[in-house]
Amino acid sequence: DIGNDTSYIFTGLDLQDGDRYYVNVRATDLIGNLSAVASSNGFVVDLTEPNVSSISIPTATTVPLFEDLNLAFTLSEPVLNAEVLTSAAITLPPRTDYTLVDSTTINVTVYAPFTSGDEISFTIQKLTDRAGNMGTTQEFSYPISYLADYDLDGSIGVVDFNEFVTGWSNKDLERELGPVTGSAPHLIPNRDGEYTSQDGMAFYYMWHWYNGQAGKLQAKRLPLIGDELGINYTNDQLSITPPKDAHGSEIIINYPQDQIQILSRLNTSYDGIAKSLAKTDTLTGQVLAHTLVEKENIIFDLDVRSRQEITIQVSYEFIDKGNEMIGSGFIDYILTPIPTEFSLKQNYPNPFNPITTINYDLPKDAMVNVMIYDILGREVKSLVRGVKEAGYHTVTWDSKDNAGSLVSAGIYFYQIQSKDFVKTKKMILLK
Ligand SMILES: [Ca+2]
Ligand SMILES: [Ca+2]
Ligand SMILES: [Ca+2]
Repeated sequence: DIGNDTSYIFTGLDLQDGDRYYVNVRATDLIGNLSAVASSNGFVVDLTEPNVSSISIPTATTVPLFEDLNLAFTLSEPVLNAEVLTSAAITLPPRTDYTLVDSTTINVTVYAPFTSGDEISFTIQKLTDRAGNMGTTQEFSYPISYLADYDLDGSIGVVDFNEFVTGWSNKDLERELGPVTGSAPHLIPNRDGEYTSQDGMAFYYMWHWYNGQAGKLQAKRLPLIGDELGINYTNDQLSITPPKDAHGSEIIINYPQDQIQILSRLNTSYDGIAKSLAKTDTLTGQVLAHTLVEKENIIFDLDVRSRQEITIQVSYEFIDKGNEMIGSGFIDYILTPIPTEFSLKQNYPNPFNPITTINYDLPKDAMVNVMIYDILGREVKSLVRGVKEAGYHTVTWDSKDNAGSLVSAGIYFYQIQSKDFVKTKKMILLK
C-alpha cells in the first residue's frame, strides 16, 4: 500500500505493566531496497488500578469538633475521574466539598461543627486512570472528639473542667459549648456566641456522661508525684490541702460504706458556675470530685457510723493554671472516728460476773478518771487515770479492787470525771 498510511493490529503480545514499548517500522520497495528504521516515541502499558497512596491526616486521627476538616488524598497516579462520598456514624453526613487537583490530589473539606463522639467516613470511588482502569472503592474513617474534651484525650476530666471555667470567666468564645441538642455523649452543638447556662449544662451533661461510666469512681493507683497529701479530719469533715500552685484537682475516695459516708460539697463561685463537680455512689462507697481551688482546702462531709478505725483509699491529682500536673498519689488513709460529745455508756454485760465492759466517748483529748464506787460511795477501783485521746474508748473491769481482791456481789457505781464532763452509772455484780 505504497505511499499510504496503514495500520496493523498486533495480537498475542505479552506486554508488562509499567514497561515502555516502541514500534519500529522499516519499508522495502519493489526492488528490495530497505529504508531506514522509523521509531515511535513509545508507550507505557498501564494495567494497574489507581488508588489513594497517602492522606494529609492519618486515618483514625481524632478530629476536633468545631474545626472544618481539610484533607488531601494523594493518588498513586493521575486520574481522569474521582468521586468522594461522606457519611457519619451517628448523624446525617456533614456538608462536604471536594475537588480533584492536578489529577493526582483530591482536596476535601468537611464543614464543622460535627456531632460529639461521631465518626466521619469517606468513600473514595471511581478513580479512573488514563488507560481506563478503575480503582476499587476505599474507605477512611475519622473519630470526632467529644464535646468539652478540650485536650482531646478522650476523657472529660479536670483539665477540661479548668479549660471550660477559664473560658467562661474570660468570655473566650473558642471554648464555648452550647446550646446543644441530642443526648450525651452525642450532643450536637449550635454555639450562639455567648456564655449562658446552656453552656454550663452542655459541660455538665458531658462530665456526667463520662464520669458516670463503670469504674470511673475507682481510686487510681497513681504514682507519688510532689509532696505527700495534706489531709485532716474532724468528726464531720475531711479536709484536703492542695499544694501551693494547684489550680484544679481530682480527688477520688473509696470508703467502706457501712462504716462511713463521704460526700462532696458543691461549691459555686461568684459568677454562678460550679467550682466543683462531684459524682457520688453511696451504695458502693465511692466519690469523685473535680474542684477548682484558690488556695482553699477541699472539703468532704463525713457521716461516721463506726467506732472502729476506718480505712479509706484516696487518689489525687493536682494541676496548675497551665494544666500541668504538679502532684499525684494514692494512699490508704486511716480515720479514727471522733464522737461529737462526751458520753459514758451502760456497761455490758449487766448484771455481770466477773468481767464487764464500759465504753466512754471523748470528743477531744482530755485528762480522764474512770472510778468504781460501792453502794456506800467508797472508792473500790481506779480504772483509768491520765490523758486520753479524742475517740471511742473501752475499758473492762474484772471485779477486783485496788488491792487486787475480788469484791463481793452487789450494786456498784462507775463514774467518769474530766474537766468538762462528769457522769455516773449503776451496775450489778452477781455471784
Ligand atoms: Ca494505572
Ligand atoms: Ca479531656
Ligand atoms: Ca453559648
